[in-house]
Amino acid sequence: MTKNIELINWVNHWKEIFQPKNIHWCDGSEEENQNILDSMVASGVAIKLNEEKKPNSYYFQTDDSDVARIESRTFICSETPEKAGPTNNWEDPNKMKQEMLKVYKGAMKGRTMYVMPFSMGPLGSDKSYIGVQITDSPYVVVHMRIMTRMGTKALEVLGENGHFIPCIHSVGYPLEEGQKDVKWPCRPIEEKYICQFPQTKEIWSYGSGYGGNALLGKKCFALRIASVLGKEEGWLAEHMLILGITNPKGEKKYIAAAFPSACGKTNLAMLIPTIPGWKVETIGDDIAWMKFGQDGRLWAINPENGFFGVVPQTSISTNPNAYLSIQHNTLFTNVGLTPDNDVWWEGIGYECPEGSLDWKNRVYDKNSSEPCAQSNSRFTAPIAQCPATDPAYDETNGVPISAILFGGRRQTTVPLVYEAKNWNHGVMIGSVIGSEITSAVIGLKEGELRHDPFAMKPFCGYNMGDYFQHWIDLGKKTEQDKLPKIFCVNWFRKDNGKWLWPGYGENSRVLAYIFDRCNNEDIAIDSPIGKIPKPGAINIEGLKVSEQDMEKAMKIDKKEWETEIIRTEKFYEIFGSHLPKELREELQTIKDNLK
Ligand code: GTP
Ligand code: SPV
Ligand code: MN
Repeated sequence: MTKNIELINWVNHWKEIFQPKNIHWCDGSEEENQNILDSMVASGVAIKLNEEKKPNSYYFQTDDSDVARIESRTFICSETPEKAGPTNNWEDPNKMKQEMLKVYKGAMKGRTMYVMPFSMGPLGSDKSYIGVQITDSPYVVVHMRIMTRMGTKALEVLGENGHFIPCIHSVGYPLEEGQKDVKWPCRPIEEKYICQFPQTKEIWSYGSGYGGNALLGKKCFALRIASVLGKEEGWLAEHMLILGITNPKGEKKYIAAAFPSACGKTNLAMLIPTIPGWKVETIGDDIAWMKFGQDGRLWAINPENGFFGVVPQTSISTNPNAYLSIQHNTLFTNVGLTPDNDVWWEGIGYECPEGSLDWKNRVYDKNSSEPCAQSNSRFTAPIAQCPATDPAYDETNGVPISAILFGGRRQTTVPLVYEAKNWNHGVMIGSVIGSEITSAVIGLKEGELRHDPFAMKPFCGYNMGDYFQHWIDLGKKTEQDKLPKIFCVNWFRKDNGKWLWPGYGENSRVLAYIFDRCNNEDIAIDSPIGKIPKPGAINIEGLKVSEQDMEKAMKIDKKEWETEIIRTEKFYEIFGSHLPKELREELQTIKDNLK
């Protein structure tokens, strides 16, 4: 137990409001975890998977309304709408708290209130922060134990006087005396709330038990609240994977990459190079916290301790390291279940066994137009069990970043790879990233193109225009040659409905080019939009892509870019006086170059 008065008072305060049946302080131990899993199996909330096929692994199905993040119910409750900016839903903090206290009152009746201390980032690192989450969801507890460093150790780091980020969560389904529980307690979409209070650095979540809505260390804390901390303290909290890449000579560099949700971070972070002699290792697959080191370089840690990854299309051929990471000690949500209690999903690499159940617990019909696994079904597995994990993931100092990549899902316009001419140009590229919407979010039209600056549209805890300014300002804090080089990549360009670039492991060819550019090799030439590879600079030996397709993948089409510029100018308008003048200038340069 803790002697931290702030924490004790806070827990007592919320106990009064939530009125739970009892309180459980999580120690994070194996035994505690097993007890919670066993009780979920006993109550039918979890299914223990076949011990021979998936040792120590469990299966969950959610409610239909609770399958992904819900941006329409996500609020940034700053003092003023201007502070939240044009890309966020704003609500008045006091009004929102009043509204939520009404639904929070008695919300945990008949349930256990769990108190989970956790560290975002390696325990005791000066780059890490402690949070404490209160929840009434045992599902959330077993997930937070994988995704964060949760339990007694985090409490020890917090100590008697340490401060923590308070995270409040309830599924909003109290149980009256004698009332039977349901398999997945939650509220209908319009009654869910995912609220961030940037001024007081608090998180209040209600009505959802899934993913980023409920595992509050992840998007709510490590991105929305941490982005505000980063702005105040001079660092960056980003929706980025971190990977280490070693060339055939044994030289190693680290790369961070921001792609929107379900656009390939997990896959790139775990990639197995198809070109001989190269090696990729994983530091993180979703979030990076980056601060300047004493050497003037940008150093990154992964604040998380596990993967919460998209399941469909994960196979031994598309992503062997992810596939191998999820063969044991793994939690699966909303995939299919086979008759022998194994899991199945689209793109797993083999036929669905007869008699399997789909994620809605119906016998799966192969001819149905609905998939067996929900498109945002996820696995949750410890980072340490990925075969490609770089031991440096637990390094308190993090790793120095040589290159930053921005990307998205773009069927047209954006070439396979191009490079910013300098930092500000790179910030401009990050600020205009567009992507076709994926199933990682509920209520938006899948496939529709939207701007997702820095892949942070749903995750920036303050005015996005000020966030752009923060990036520009950080570029002045060190010598230019110490800053990471910035690139834009696009694995998703199509021609007649088919991918032009094979992606996955073949992306190593682009990474190798980027690596060599970080050594300032003379392999790039200027183009109107930035530096592009000289002919032959990307190794295509053994690649099954025709020369014409390669050309199409790299093409910079003047007409498409003119349309892109018009879209961008329109997008920039929404930021008004918050848009840094540097970005307008950079955009003007591209516009002039295209003439
Ligand atoms: P979040 O966890 O939502 O932040 O997603 P993520 O960015 O980690 O995406 P992930 O790696 O899970 O990929 C999402 C989808 O994109 C999966 O269905 C992948 O199979 C697909 N994908 C990933 N990389 C590639 C690629 O290089 N080419 C193509 N065509 N598809 C890819
Ligand atoms: C994302 O949507 O970017 C995710 C999944 O990584 S969630 O944790 O649900 O936000
Ligand atoms: Mn993500």
